[in-house]
Amino acid sequence: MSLKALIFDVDGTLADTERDGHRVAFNTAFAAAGLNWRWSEELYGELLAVTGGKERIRYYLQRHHPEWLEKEGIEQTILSLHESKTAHYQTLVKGGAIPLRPGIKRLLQEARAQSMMLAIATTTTHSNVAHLLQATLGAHSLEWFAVIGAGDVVPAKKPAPDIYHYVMQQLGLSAQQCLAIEDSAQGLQAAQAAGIATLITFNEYTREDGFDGALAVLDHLGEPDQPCQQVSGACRCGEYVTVETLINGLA
Ligand code: XBP
Ligand code: MG
Repeated sequence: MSLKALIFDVDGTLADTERDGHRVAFNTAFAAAGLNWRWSEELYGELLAVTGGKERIRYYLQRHHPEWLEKEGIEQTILSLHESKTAHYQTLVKGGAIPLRPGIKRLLQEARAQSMMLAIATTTTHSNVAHLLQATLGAHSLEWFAVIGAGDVVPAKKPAPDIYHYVMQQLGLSAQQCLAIEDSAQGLQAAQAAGIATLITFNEYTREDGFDGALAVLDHLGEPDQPCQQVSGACRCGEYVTVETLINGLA
């Protein structure tokens, strides 16, 4: 069956948002609330085991301040902290702090030119996706995507496959007609559990993740003047990933 849609993860895939974006925004929200919690780059790497910002705060408390989970109103506290974090994150993104990764804009434009459908499957908050797309690809770039599946639209976040099932249902396509682009083991597990072939572009936080069964594992999508390095996978990607590469990789 032929390839009809590319489904992109956001954090770590479209852009390296975690270390200098989400992590910084969490720390700013904690400081603004008078909390001395501070997530170092290293600690944040451990906390990324759990997807979703609210879920990540709860996981941090379980591991580092379990007494907080006994406090009355803790769920509201987590919600308020997350709301504040989201606002700080969006200020960073609007200020241009987070560029797209190599090859992303080129591949999106090429896919559009070839009438390939585009979609997003992410655990982050929808408005974060909107801010990132608008800041990097322009005011109308949300319209490039037939479906943006984000955040709490499904109850179970990655590595559960729910967000991919949601996106496929909205697209009206089967798994065989889609290809996912992800950066992490949790993302790969989610897409694979939904039956979708997946290409991985890892980053500093995910380079040691397990990527068994991925179509290809690359350091990034590559550009004509910035070749990518392929680590594994049967899909031969050459110096940079094109729509043709992906169609051939699925054949
Ligand atoms: C990455 C995530 C998210 C973000 C924070 O999502 O795990 O939790 O770190 O987002 P993906 P929120 O790789 O699926 O794009 O704080 O908005 O939840
Ligand atoms: Mg990701």
